[in-house]
Amino acid sequence: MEPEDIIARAVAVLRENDMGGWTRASPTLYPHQWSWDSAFIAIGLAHLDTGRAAGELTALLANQWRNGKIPHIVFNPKAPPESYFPGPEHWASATDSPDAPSGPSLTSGLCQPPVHAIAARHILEVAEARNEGIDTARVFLEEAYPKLFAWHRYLATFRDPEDSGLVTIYHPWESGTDNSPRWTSALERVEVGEIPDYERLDLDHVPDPAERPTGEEYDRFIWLVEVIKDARCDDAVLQRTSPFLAKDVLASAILVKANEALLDMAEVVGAPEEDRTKISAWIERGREGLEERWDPELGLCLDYDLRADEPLKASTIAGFAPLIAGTGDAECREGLLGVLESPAFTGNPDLYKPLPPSTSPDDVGFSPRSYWRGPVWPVMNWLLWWSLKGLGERKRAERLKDCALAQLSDGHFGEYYEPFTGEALGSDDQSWTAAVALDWLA
Ligand code: 9WN
Repeated sequence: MEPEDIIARAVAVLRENDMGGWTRASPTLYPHQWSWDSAFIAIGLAHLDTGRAAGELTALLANQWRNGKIPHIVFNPKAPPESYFPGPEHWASATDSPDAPSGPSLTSGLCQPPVHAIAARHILEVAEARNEGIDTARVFLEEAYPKLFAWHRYLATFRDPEDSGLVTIYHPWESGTDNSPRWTSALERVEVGEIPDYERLDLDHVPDPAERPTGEEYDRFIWLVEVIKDARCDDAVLQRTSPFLAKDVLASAILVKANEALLDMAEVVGAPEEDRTKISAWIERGREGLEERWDPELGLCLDYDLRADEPLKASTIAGFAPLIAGTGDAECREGLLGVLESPAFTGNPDLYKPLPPSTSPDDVGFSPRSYWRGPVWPVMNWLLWWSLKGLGERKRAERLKDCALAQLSDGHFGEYYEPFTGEALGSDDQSWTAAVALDWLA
């Protein structure tokens, strides 16, 4: 496929998934609005219509919880009941929490990495670059700013009572990298209690069950949902009772960059000085927190299991968190770039393209077809590309982008790709895959 054809296909995928003001993550596997998917989708949509991109985030923010949390899923009331599990009926008892949004919102009680402020700032940048829709974009930023500030404050307080600079998660789904080996040992320590009978609907939408988490992993996921619902999503309770409690370095790195974007937004909307002081402090603390999680042996940054009080040793794409956050000294950066390009990641000679596998082929948890355990994720390629660009690593960024686009020229717009064969896996026509392609080619 030529670049024009990739653009045309990407536009078609986003149209197909447009539910009238918001975008489902994919046609059948994910028929609802997902939090971080929406942010990436807005980044791509901005090149087609900045107003529609702003609308994507506005629709999501309309479902923000009273404590500032942006829910990980906003359910589509029109999706057939048997389309996704766990769906709105499964989460219903959690959303009677006092923190849940008032009104008819149907959301999950979890959250996902905070890409939103990055997307919001991007919308204004695109409007300015095209000299079109600038006023509307500014109005949008004025409306979104207090909500995004409340979101980041929620993460910096309720999700970081230790003031470590790092975000705590209660469920692997909150990391967005669900069954990654990042969480294996923390999940193994979770003792599964009584879970309701449930039917996996995800397996109906993929050709091979090996592409999705195993039954045992799913039982643990569902048990953790039960625990969270029992606590009525109360953060203070969950900090005490959740059997899974981990510091997530990828979400924390994204938060550092999102806080930088929020600081720029604060400038644009003329926010009070105390907001800026607060945001700057969050950035500083986030950077320090990430530096503390550096593992010299793997040469990567590691998540931390608060229950076992130990680092979660796994060689995954999340380990590049300092590159994403733009932290660390030159030596640390060189070290990380060395690991990124070593045979442990993009330098593996058997790879279809030198693109970062979600888990290193050297890790014991690596599995090339299984979800976050090895496949290449276009959206992660985008995140690393964007980070390398931000660090002034232009050549490396270009190389990554070219390979990622060459992969997408198969026209599938897959959710993820087998790293050695390049086969598209998971869902086809995944919205955020189309969105990042558009951003690359815009
Ligand atoms: C659970 C929608 C989401 C992404 C996640 C990805 C997958 C859901 C699932 O799909 O998670 O949230 O059912 O597996 O892991 O990152 O946001 O695309």
